[in-house]
Amino acid sequence: MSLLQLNNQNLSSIHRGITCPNYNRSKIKTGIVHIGVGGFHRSHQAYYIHQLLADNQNTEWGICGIGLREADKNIAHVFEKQNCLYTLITQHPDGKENCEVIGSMVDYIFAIDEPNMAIEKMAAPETKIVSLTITEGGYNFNPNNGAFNFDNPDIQYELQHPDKPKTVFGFITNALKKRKEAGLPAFTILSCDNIQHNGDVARKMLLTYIERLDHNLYAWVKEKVNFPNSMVDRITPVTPKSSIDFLKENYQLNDAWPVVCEPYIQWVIEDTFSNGKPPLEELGVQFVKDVTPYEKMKIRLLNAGHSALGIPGAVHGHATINQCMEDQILASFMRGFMDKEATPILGVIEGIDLTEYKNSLEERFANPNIKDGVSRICSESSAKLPKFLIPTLHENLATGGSIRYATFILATWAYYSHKGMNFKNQEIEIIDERKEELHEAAKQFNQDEFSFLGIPDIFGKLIENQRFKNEYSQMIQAIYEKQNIHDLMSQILKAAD
Ligand code: CS2
Repeated sequence: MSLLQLNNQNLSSIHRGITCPNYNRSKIKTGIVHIGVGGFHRSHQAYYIHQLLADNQNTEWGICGIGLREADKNIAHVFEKQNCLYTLITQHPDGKENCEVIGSMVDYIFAIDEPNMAIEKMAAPETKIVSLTITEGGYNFNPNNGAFNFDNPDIQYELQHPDKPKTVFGFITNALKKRKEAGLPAFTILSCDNIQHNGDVARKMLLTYIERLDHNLYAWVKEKVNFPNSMVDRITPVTPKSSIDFLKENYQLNDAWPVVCEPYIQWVIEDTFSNGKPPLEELGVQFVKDVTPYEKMKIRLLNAGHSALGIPGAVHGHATINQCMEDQILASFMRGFMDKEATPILGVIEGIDLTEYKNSLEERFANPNIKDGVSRICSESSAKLPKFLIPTLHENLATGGSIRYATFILATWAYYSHKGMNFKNQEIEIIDERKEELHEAAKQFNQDEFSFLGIPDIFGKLIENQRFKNEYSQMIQAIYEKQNIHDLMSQILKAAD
C-alpha cells in the first residue's frame, strides 16, 4: 500500500473522505501562543480555531504551540515532519467517525532547544493570548493551602538564573518583561486546565513568582495582564495505535499522531481579555461574566465522575471507561456518587438542568468508540483528586452530607497505590508523578490503616475527622479482606437507598 505523508505539500492529494483546511495556512498570524500541546488542546481549542480560520477568515488568530518539557520532544518531531498538521478523528457512539485535518497550529517551538525563540514568540506584537494546558499539577501550588511551591528545584534554579527559564512561569515572565520594555500591550493568559478558577490560580501563582523576582514588572503585570477563568470540555483519550493504522488502511494517510475525541465540545470563558479576543461566540463558545457555576459543575461531576469509575474500575479489572459503564454496578455507583454527594454541594445552578447534565455525562462515558483508558483517568490522581473529589468530601463533612461514595473511592485508591494489582491479579499501569510516595504511604496499611491519608497536601485534615475515619476504616478493611468491588459497591448502593 502506498501511503501519503501528512504535510502541507500533500494536503491537496489527501483522500476525499478526510476534510482538509480550506484556508491558506501561510497567511496566518499567530495571535495565540499555546503552552502544553497535548491531545486535549488539539481536540478542543485548536479545533475551534480551525473552524474560525475557515474560508481565510480571522487570519490573525492562528496558533503557535510551545513545548517546555522533555516529553514534548515527541510531538516536536512529529510536527516538524507534518508541518504541525494532524487528523482529528471524532468517534460517534453509533460507530460513525469524522476525520478532519486540522490546520490552525501553524508553528511549534520546542523551548528546551530554542528558549529564546519561545520567549520572542510570546513577546511578538502579533501575540495577543498565551493559553495553557499544563495539567492540574503544572500550576506548582500546594492544594492544601494554595501556596506557590518555591521549593521546586526548577523554580529555585530560575530565581538564581532568571534569564534561563525552565518552567512556564520563567518563560512567561521573560516574555512579559520584553513586552513591557518594548511598550507593547500585555497578552491575556488563558488557562484551559481542569482547575476551579483556573485563571485566578494562574494569576496568583504567576504574581507570587514575579514579586520575588522583579517589583516593577510585578506592578505592571498586576495591572495589565488579565487571566479569564474558563471551563473546557471534550473527552480525548490517549491516541491508540489502532487510530494510526485506521488512517493508513482506510485513507492511505501517514499521520504519526492523530487525535481521537468524542463529538461533544464545550468552552465557557470569562469575558475579560487584555488585548482582544477571537470571535469564538460564532462557534458556540460562551463568553460569560462568571464561569464559577459551570466550572464547578464540570469538575465535580464529570471529572470526579471519571475518577469514581476509573479507580474502582482499575482495581476491579476493567480497561476502559465504557467497560466500566457497561458494568451496571459501577455505573450505578458513579451515578450514586453524583446524585448523593456531588449534586447537593452544587445546589441549584441557574439555567442548567443538572439531571439532564448528568444523563448526558452517562451517555458520553458510555460511548463505546472512545475507549478511554482507565489508566488515563487514574493518571496523576494525586494532582486531580484534591481538585475533583476531596473538596466535595470536605464540604459534605461540614454539612453532614453523605460521604460513603467519595470515601470508597479514596479507599480503593489506597489499595491501588499499595498493590499496583487488580483483583484479577493483573498488574495495573500507574502513571503518577508521586507514585512512589503514594506507594510508600499506602503500604504501611498493616501497621496503620490510615497510613495513606498522611500526605497533608493531598488529603488536608481528613485524617482528623472522626466520622470520615470510621467510614474509611470499615471500607479499607473490607477492600483488603473481600477483594470484591461489586459486593462492596452493592452494599454502598443498598445502604444509600
Ligand atoms: C478526565 C479529563 O483527566 C481526567 O481525569 O476527567 O481529562 C476529562 O476527560 C476532560 O476534562 C473532559 O473535558
